[in-house]
Amino acid sequence: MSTAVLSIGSNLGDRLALLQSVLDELASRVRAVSGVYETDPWGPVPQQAFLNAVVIAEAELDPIGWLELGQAIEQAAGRVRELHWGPRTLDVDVITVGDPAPVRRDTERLTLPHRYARERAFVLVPWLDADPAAELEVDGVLRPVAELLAALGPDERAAVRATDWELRRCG
Ligand code: PH2
Ligand code: MG
Ligand code: MG
Repeated sequence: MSTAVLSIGSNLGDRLALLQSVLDELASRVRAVSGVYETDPWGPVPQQAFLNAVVIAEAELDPIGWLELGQAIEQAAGRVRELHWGPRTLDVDVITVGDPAPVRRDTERLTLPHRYARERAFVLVPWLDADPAAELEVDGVLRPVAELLAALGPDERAAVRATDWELRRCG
C-alpha cells in the first residue's frame, strides 16, 4: 500500500462540484480531506480565484499509478486547460507518495516530492488541515509543513482563505 498527498484545484466551471468529483472517484481510498479554500491565483498567469483542497489517499499504486489516476480523474471531469499554468476545470497534482518512506523521483513525467509544494500556501495550508503532523522533504531533509508555512510571507498565507464549503467522503 502507498499513501499519496494530492493537491486539487479548480478555477473554471462549478469549482466545488469539480473538487467533489475527486472524492467520488477516489471513494474508499480516501484517508483524509482538508477544508475547501478560496485562493488567489499563484504564478505568472492573471486568472480568477481557485478553490483548492488536499486529499490523502491510500491504494496499491506506484508513483506513476498515482499520476495516471489523477489524470484519469481530470479527464473524467472533462478537464479543460488551454494554457500552461492557466485556468483549468480540474487539476489533480501528486505532492508526495509514501511507500511508506517518502518516494524521491526526478523524471520528465513526475517529480516527487512536487517541485513547488514547499512555496505554495495553497498546497501547505490545506495539507496541514488534512494532516497536522504533515512533513515534506526539502533538500533531503524532512521538515514539518507547519514550519514551511511559517516561513512563507504573510501575503502568501493571506491569499488562502478558508470557506464554509466541505467535501464529502463517500465509500
Ligand atoms: N494552480 C496552478 C497555477 N496557479 N494558483 C492557485 N491559487 N491554485 C492552484 O491550484 C494553482 C494556481 C497550476 O497548476
Ligand atoms: Mg497544478
Ligand atoms: Mg497538474
